[in-house]
Amino acid sequence: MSLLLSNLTVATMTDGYGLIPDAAVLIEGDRIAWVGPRALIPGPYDTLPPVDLGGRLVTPGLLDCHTHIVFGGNRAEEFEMRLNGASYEEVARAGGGILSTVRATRAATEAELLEQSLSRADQIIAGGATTIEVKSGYGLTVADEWKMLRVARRIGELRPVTILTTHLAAHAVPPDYKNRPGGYIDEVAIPSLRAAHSEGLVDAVDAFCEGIAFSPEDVERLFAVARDLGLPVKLHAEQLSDLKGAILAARFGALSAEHLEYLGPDGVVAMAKAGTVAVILPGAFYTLREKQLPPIAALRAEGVPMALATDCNPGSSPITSLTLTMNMACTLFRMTPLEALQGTTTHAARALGLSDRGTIAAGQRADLAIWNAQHPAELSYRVGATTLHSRIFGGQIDA
Ligand code: DI6
Ligand code: FE
Repeated sequence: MSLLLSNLTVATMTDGYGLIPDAAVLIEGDRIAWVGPRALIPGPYDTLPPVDLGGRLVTPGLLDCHTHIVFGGNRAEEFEMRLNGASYEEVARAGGGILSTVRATRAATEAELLEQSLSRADQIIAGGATTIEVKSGYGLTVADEWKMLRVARRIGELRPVTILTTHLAAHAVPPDYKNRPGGYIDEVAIPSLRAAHSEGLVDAVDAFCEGIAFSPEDVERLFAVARDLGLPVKLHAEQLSDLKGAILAARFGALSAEHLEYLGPDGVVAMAKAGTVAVILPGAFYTLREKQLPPIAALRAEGVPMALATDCNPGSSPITSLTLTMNMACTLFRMTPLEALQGTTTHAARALGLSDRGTIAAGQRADLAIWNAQHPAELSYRVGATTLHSRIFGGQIDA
């Protein structure tokens, strides 16, 4: 099957935006066969009837490289309680916080969890995503983490999107391990990882390295198991304090370290040396009304690639829009619109260890986003607008 797209502006993302005005893109099967100026369409293909895109902008399909979209229930009531003046303790006593999501996720059947999670996946897809990473971490038992990862895999079977799964049993300390997070790592998180991996449910391993979650020593034991299993690692690091998680992640050759508001200069250098991507999550910064900015200028100066993601989760980032995330990165963090688009394309692909997507070039997967826009800066500029026209996933135009 050959498909010729014509009358478009393409941002190939191969060198900066890599803009080609009045371009054409040729697709063979699920791959891009050729991209260039319309006047130069190669020989046998110039007689194919083209799909006219009306001068629209085409970018690589977006990648959301950090999400927690599989969870039960939501935390809107807790949001309202807080805004009515309830303290953190009052919210927790009323059953709020991350553990309320754990209870709701455990209580949901696999079918219920799938239904709730699919609606969030659909929203991210409707914003131009063709690849979504999905983390576990609201089950916190072997069986419930397994259920979450199965649901994540099902999303990829039911929708035109690539799903990558990340095992995040080391997300929170459940009540029965309250004063011994290390025991939870050894008795639940590591056995859960081994079990889920043996079922083919794990593409990468993550942990929350923080005072309220797991220490660098706990994370290191988990990462050592991941290394033995041949799985890539990544880390929620320096979100609330500087525990030197990014340095630990870099030492394990991590794909990425994520959040990073409290990342110090030593962490930036370690990440640059290891080639670890910085995943920047403005949705959580915004929702938590964080004041500490991630060290964007230092990351930029050291040449650390910066990816952007929604971090979609019920507590700290109930957001499903990648273009709103890009807008927040520009407005809150002073990233440029080019950096924002690299953050959801080339650098997000790298954060996921994928080299077959994130740019538009011959041989890459034919995952494309077609926008009601002319210039890529428009994607970051509008606040919460839905500018997607349509997507192409693996060479198939969305119905
Ligand atoms: N950092 C976060 O901001 C979320 N998880 C994490 O590791 C919070 C998740 C939640 O509150 O449900
Ligand atoms: Fe997260």
